[in-house]
Amino acid sequence: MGEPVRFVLATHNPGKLREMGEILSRLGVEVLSPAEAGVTAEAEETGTTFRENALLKARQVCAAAGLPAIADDSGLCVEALNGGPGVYSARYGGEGLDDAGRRALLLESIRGQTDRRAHFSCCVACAFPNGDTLEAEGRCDGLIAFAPLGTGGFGYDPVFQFPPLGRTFAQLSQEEKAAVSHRGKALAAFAEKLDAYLKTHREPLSPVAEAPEPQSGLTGKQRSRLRAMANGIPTILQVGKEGIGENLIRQAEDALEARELIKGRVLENCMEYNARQAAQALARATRSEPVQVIGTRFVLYRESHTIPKEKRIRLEPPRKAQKKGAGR
Ligand code: ITT
Repeated sequence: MGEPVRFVLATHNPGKLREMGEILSRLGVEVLSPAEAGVTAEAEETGTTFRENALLKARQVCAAAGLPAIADDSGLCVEALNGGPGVYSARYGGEGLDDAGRRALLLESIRGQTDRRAHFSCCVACAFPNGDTLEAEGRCDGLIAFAPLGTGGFGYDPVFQFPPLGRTFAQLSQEEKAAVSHRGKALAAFAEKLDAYLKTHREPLSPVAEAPEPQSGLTGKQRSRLRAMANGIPTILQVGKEGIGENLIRQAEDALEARELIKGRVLENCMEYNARQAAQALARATRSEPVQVIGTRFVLYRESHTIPKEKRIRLEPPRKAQKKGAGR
């Protein structure tokens, strides 16, 4: 069935990374950490739902790594706090607090409350280089304990009491937690969807390392030469959160008027395109040809008839044409 598919885990939370890696590997999914995939930047979570934020993180890491990426957005929703801190769980109490500080703040803010009901929610989203996405959700109901208990897990685990087992999440083993947790449920549902998806899609999963479909009939040799030349040129186009609009197309046109080979990259805040899609969209708009896509970068070529001859790229003509020219 071809090469095993590898996914980048789009999280910088070590607790989540451990749990997701563990659960996904049991489900047969091979994963890389963001560091292993060379992704360092953290996405800004501007969404107002778990789903929005999970998709945002997955898409950004997928675009940055050029590999399918799986993200988790999760949080604790407390009845007595009208569902808060919810999507703001990681930022509850502001920047200065660590996990212990957030737990203390939570206990303090519902001190004296008899309604201790709460649930963890999790949305797992996966983004593929071809733009496809998959999502799954999971929820786990419990109670907020009166004091922290246990040393396992992470985040709010020591204050999340799970009545069916009579312990807090921090008192459960990793397997026990995974079997009942919001994340365990979301990942199990996700694995089913992924399985179905993989049965019908192989193409979008491979890293986007090679050139997209040829459009103007360059030969393999010509394309290799252009790729070799692309190593030394600066990146002059940036596809950001505005995507590909008139300005960017004009910029690409201007650049292609001045030279035949140009390089661009897709920034992390661009939600709409990965590098392959950006290269194809810009190539269509400027009648150029994408000759390379690696990670977030892409290279476009357009033969020019206006640039002085000595500045043009001399591509070896295809062999057949050479023979004819030689008059043999
Ligand atoms: P990434 O965005 O990099 O994945 P994060 O910690 O910022 O990391 P979220 O925005 O999804 O992730 O915030 C989720 C917060 O909710 C997390 O920081 C914990 O405080 C809490 N949380 C989520 N799942 C949890 C769990 O299983 N146990 C304890 N706390 C959890």
